[in-house]
Amino acid sequence: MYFGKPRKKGPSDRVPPNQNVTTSFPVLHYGNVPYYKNLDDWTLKIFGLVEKEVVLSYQELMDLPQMSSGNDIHCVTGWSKLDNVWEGVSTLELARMAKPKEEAKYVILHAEENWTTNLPVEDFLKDTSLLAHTHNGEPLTPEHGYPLRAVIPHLYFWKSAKWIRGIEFTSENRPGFWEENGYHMYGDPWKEQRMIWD
Ligand SMILES: Nc1nc2c(c(=O)[nH]1)N[C@H]1C(S)=C(S)[C@@H](COP(=O)(O)O)O[C@H]1N2
Ligand SMILES: [Mo]
Repeated sequence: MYFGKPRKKGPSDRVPPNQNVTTSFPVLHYGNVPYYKNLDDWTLKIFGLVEKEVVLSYQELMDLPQMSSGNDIHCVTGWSKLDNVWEGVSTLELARMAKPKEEAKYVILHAEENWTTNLPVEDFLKDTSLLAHTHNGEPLTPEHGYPLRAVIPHLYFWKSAKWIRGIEFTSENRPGFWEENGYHMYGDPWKEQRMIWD
């Protein structure tokens, strides 16, 4: 029986249903872009169900071991941007410092202006997840999350909080900003988990 030519592995295998590839880098968020004069007062706080609350200055964060991770961005609004390379600090590195407790099953990422997003702890602590300061070899621009953003490579990109300032470990799955507004609690682009009813 003839099933046609074997399909070459191409970009289409990397684009989830109902997404369109763009080579631009759209900017998407709710609220205002923070413009920092300096990072003297900037901290990243790791708190909630942890053995040890941790507050890091920007310098302390930069002194931690650095990693890089690649991803294809899939925004829930339908655009995808392939082949991104991110550099920053592994979420596992941060967890090693704060030691999440056994009861910590979820993570709430806190950004400037009280914007939040939620995800399971396993997804946050996947070895590909990081807090990034660099995208494709360039420092993040203010619009894309300077000085630091989460990158959760395998989920819709709204889980990748820009301007991150806090990581909270929780026992319950508390909806974040977009999740309160009907977006999915998990957000797997391959299952098209866009809205809560998907
Ligand atoms: N703090 C914050 N982070 C955010 C958002 C937001 O509204 N606020 N929007 C998310 C959404 S929906 C997307 S698609 C990406 C967009 O990132 P970009 O602007 O760098 O492309 O940021 C995510 N992170
Ligand atoms: Mo998005």
